[in-house]
Amino acid sequence: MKGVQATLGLLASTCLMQLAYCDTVKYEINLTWEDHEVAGAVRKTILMNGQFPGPTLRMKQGDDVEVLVNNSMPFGSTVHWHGIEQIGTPWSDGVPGLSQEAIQPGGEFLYKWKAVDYGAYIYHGHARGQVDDGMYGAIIIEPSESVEKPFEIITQNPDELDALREAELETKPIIISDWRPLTSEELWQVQVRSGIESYCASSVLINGKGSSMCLPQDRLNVLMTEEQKIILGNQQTVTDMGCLPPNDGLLGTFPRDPSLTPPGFYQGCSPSEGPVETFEVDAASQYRSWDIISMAGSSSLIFSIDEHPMYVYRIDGRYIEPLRVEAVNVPIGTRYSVFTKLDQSPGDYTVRVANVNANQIINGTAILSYKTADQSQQDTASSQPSINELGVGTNVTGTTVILNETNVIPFPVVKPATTADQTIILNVGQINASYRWEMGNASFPLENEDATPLLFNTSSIPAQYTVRTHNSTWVDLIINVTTIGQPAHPIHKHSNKYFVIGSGTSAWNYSSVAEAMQEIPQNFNFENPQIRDTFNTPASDFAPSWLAIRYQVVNPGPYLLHCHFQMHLSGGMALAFLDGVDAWPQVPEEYKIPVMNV
Ligand SMILES: *[C@@H]1O[C@H](CO)[C@@H](O)[C@H](O)[C@H]1NC(C)=O
Ligand SMILES: *[C@@H]1O[C@H](CO)[C@@H](O)[C@H](O)[C@H]1NC(C)=O
Ligand SMILES: *[C@@H]1O[C@H](CO)[C@@H](O)[C@H](O)[C@H]1NC(C)=O
Ligand SMILES: *[C@@H]1O[C@H](CO)[C@@H](O)[C@H](O)[C@H]1NC(C)=O
Ligand SMILES: *[C@@H]1O[C@H](CO)[C@@H](O)[C@H](O)[C@H]1NC(C)=O
Ligand SMILES: *[C@@H]1O[C@H](CO)[C@@H](O)[C@H](O)[C@H]1NC(C)=O
Ligand SMILES: *[C@@H]1O[C@H](CO)[C@@H](O)[C@H](O)[C@H]1NC(C)=O
Ligand SMILES: *[C@@H]1O[C@H](CO)[C@@H](O)[C@H](O)[C@H]1NC(C)=O
Ligand SMILES: *[C@@H]1O[C@H](CO)[C@@H](O)[C@H](O)[C@H]1NC(C)=O
Ligand SMILES: *[C@@H]1O[C@H](CO)[C@@H](O)[C@H](O)[C@H]1NC(C)=O
Ligand SMILES: *[C@@H]1O[C@H](CO)[C@@H](O)[C@H](O)[C@H]1NC(C)=O
Ligand SMILES: [Cu+2]
Repeated sequence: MKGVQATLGLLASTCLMQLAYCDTVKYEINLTWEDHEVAGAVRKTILMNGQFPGPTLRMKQGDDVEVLVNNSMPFGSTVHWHGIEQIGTPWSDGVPGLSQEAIQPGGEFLYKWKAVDYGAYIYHGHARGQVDDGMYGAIIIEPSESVEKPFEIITQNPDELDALREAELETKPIIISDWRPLTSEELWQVQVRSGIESYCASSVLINGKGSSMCLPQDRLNVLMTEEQKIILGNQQTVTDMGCLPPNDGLLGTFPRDPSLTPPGFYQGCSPSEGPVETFEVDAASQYRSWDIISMAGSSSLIFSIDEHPMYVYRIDGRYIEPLRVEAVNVPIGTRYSVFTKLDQSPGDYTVRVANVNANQIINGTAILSYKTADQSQQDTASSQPSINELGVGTNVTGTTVILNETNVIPFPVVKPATTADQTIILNVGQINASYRWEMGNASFPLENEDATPLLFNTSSIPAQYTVRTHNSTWVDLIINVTTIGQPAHPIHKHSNKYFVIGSGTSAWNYSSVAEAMQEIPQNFNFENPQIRDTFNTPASDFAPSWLAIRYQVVNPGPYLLHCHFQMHLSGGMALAFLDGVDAWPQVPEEYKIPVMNV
């Protein structure tokens, strides 16, 4: 136990001996920039305590958390605690230009926050494109005993209920992501030079493990979807990386020069074989719980385990009425916690992760393996897939059940206010280049990261990049996807969860939700709306689309709203919310600039 904690960077403290009663949990994360082999190829990678992905941080609901981040990298950085509300601690949200200055090379920053809610979260880099260099890890917060659990919807059997409770306590993260041969800064430079957005990956990773496959061209041609054929006008095929070649449907009509992109950007596949993640399970425990977390850069991933349906029981760190499904779409930044019943014949089963968007045909696999002494057990070759490498249901006996977000009901249901005090309509779309995006009336430039943090000067960045709200008020955000051909954008709000009150796949031509309710009430849900911190806009494949979210301002401070596709965020699809700007707290002495970097 002690050895494990040392490798996790858990600091020695008096409460270590009695972790169960401990109310301040301390971790240390040491960031380094090193040559590291991922998916069978070496490139510069961000390691956290020598690991990629970073160590899992575990704590109990109600704990005070302190994480000392030591930046041993040759560039500035910050760590954001994705989904953690930061109630009363806006200085620990980890966004350069909003809550802090970047931690300089050789510098340290002590993040302090309270684990108010339970569930699965993520920590990740928030300076420039560092997420795409591997800077992420899981946070798992054990619910306090007083929180009511929805497990009786799965089973009434007392023995199985015990097994579910036990499985939840031992839940393990499955971080699904993607990987590229170029570093995030190299990608940015290629975008600026060529005008072509970085929309491809070389590998899909499962807990950092995977391979670069380079499927034969004839196999890729067979896999091409109708949508891809329509986008390409039946004239061309996907590249050897499975990517759509640059085209107007994907990139818009902005100037671009494909000759200025290097191999591995969207074509020029280089095969390499890396390790395969294996999840060993013990059938005696009856159930296993996993927190499926997406930290992809350009892929929209779906997850499934052959012959093992899942009960989705928590999303974004909140219980829901459990739903039995065979596959689940995991938008970037979301967390789906699932139970898997270990009732199949002992053997190896394939875990499948695939990109579902038209940009690229790419997938990855892992293995679920029953711990057994039986040598005659089946291997993965005979396990029956629920999804194929496109993420499409291929279940021969019927249609694969993919989690349908419309069916998700929070547990317990919480109702938002019936009216909003403020409505903010945010148009999103490309502007001036395929890799530049606007949100609202402006495109949030990377240079804003270098501004004096808004926490210390609310006008340090120009007003067009900010929105002001008042404490205690209810705010409606309409994400207005104005042009056709945009993918589903995973919209993440820092600090608070929000209610997903409506969406549609037609033009938003209203001034408020109340007005829209007059005409399209069927597009709204005020009865049992989802409570999320990250949610997809509907894709605008054939028509414009919109997403309506409502939240109450309860935690004054500067918090970012942004798309979680890294290239959309770096390209400006972000907006700084000066939430409850009338009631910001005093910044403690230790966080005042410039003394915070030791
Ligand atoms: C952090 O990384 C630096 C540079 O590699 C190393 O000298 C130091 O020992 C590391 N600290 C920890 C706690 O791992
Ligand atoms: C932080 O990293 C530096 C090297 O950049 C190292 O000298 C120092 O010991 C590290 N501190 C801790 C607490 O690991
Ligand atoms: C993608 O899926 C196919 C079909 O299931 C499989 O053969 C292949 O190994 C997968 N690719 C990777 C990189 O795991
Ligand atoms: C296939 O689909 C049917 C009907 O939805 C379902 O009952 C069955 O469990 C599925 N089988 C697998 C292996 O996913
Ligand atoms: C999801 O469920 C809703 C409501 O039951 C239904 O209208 C919709 O067609 C479903 N979506 C899919 C993709 O099956
Ligand atoms: C965008 O500009 C319009 C017109 O000036 C203004 O009413 C609106 O508040 C602006 N939106 C944002 C998010 O700043
Ligand atoms: C887009 O280009 C126009 C014309 O060059 C320029 O005025 C505007 O500032 C640019 N907008 C952004 C967000 O770069
Ligand atoms: C805040 O930033 C703005 C823009 O840089 C600057 O004009 C102003 O003087 C700053 N205010 C203070 C109090 O430093
Ligand atoms: C902000 O509003 C919330 C919700 O009404 C309230 O709990 C909190 O005390 C307020 N904060 C301040 C500083 O007024
Ligand atoms: C929302 O987008 C539609 C295009 O889909 C556009 O017609 C409409 O003006 C936009 N709404 C606002 C308030 O800007
Ligand atoms: C908005 O669009 C819908 C259908 O596109 C139309 O029925 C409605 O009249 C429009 N509303 C306004 C206010 O223009
Ligand atoms: Cu986006």
